[in-house]
Parts: sequence; C-alpha cells; structure tokens
Amino acid sequence: MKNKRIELIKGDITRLDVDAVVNAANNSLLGGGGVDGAIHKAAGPDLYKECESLKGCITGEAKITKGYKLKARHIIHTVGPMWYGGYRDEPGSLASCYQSSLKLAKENKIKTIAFPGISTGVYGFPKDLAALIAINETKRFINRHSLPEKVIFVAYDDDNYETYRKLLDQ
Ligand code: AR6
Repeated sequence: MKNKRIELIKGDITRLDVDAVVNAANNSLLGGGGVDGAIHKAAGPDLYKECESLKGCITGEAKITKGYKLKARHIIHTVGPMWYGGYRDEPGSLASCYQSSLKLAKENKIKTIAFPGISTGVYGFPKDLAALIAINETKRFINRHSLPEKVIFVAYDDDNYETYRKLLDQ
C-alpha cells in the first residue's frame, strides 16, 4: 500500500470499529438488500427511524446518521448510480458519491471511514472501474484535507480484494 492513509481489508463492513461506515443505499434511504440490508439489520430499528426523517437522498449525494448498534459511531449513506452501460455519466455520479461522503466525514470530524464498493452489487457498476474511481477520488480528497485520517476499502470477496490491491500497489 503506497499511501499510508489508505487501507484495504476483506470482510464484512458491519463489524468494523471505525468512526463511520459508508452504506450503499438507494434514493429512499429506507433499506434494501446487499450491504444496505446488512447495515440496517446490524444497526437495528432505530436506524430506520432516523432514515425516515431524512426524506431520501439524491444519487451521488450523501447523508449521515448515528451508528446505533454498530461499533461504528456513524453511518454515511450514499446513493450510487445504477449502471446503464456508461451512457448516463455513471462514473461522474460514482465519483460524486465518494466526494460527498468524504466531505461529510470531514465536516463531522471523522478520522476513520470504511467504504464498500458502492454500486458494484445490485446496481451492476463494473468492479474494476468502480475501484479505480474509489481510489482516485479518495486520493484526490485526502491530498487536500487532513480529515479523514484513514480511509479503509472493504472488499467483500477475493476478486474485488485483488482488484483494489493491484490498483493500490501501482
Ligand atoms: N460488507 C462489505 N461489503 C458488502 C457487504 C458487507 N456486509 N455486503 C455486500 N457487500 P450492493 P449497490 C458488497 O448490492 O450495488 C441495495 O438493495 C457487495 O459485494 O449492496 O450500490 C440498496 O438498497 C458489492 O461489491 O449495493 C440499493 O437498492 C458492494 O457491497 C442497491 O442495493 C455493493 O453491493 C444498491 O446497490
């Protein structure tokens, strides 16, 4: 890992002891499958109540809640783009998810933040392009700001882990 403020791990993001985990949510912010379902299940019903009060979120933007039963103190919910073949500026929207989430983290004095591969599950974004965007946007942000101090990419499977590892070692 060339950048000391970036880490890569394999596993379940709901178990991490960090200041914030990022959720790959949908526009309603009211839960769903994938990592969103796992986060809501682990955080408990009070998360749903707070999410209801947020009145949704636009694609590419982010909103913050408490972490409830998670070890993580906060959850940053961001809504990634659905992949339509690259014709609807999906890369730009995904880049915006990372920028919005990191900006919100900085504003909330978050030191450690963990990201899953936003949009790379149900939303069908190609994993290698998504990892490249995640890493580039993160480097761009942390080069300009001292917070968050550490950004952790969480790969859920071996393939995605290797994809990140190769890009991070370059
Ligand atoms: N920890 C870390 N990563 C995970 C976990 C986990 N526990 N579970 C899944 N992943 P997805 P999206 C990875 O589908 O594509 C939901 O229904 C997974 O392998 O969760 O942004 C929402 O409500 C994949 O690489 O999110 C939306 O409707 C990545 O997390 C929609 O899915 C994201 O997969 C959002 O789709």
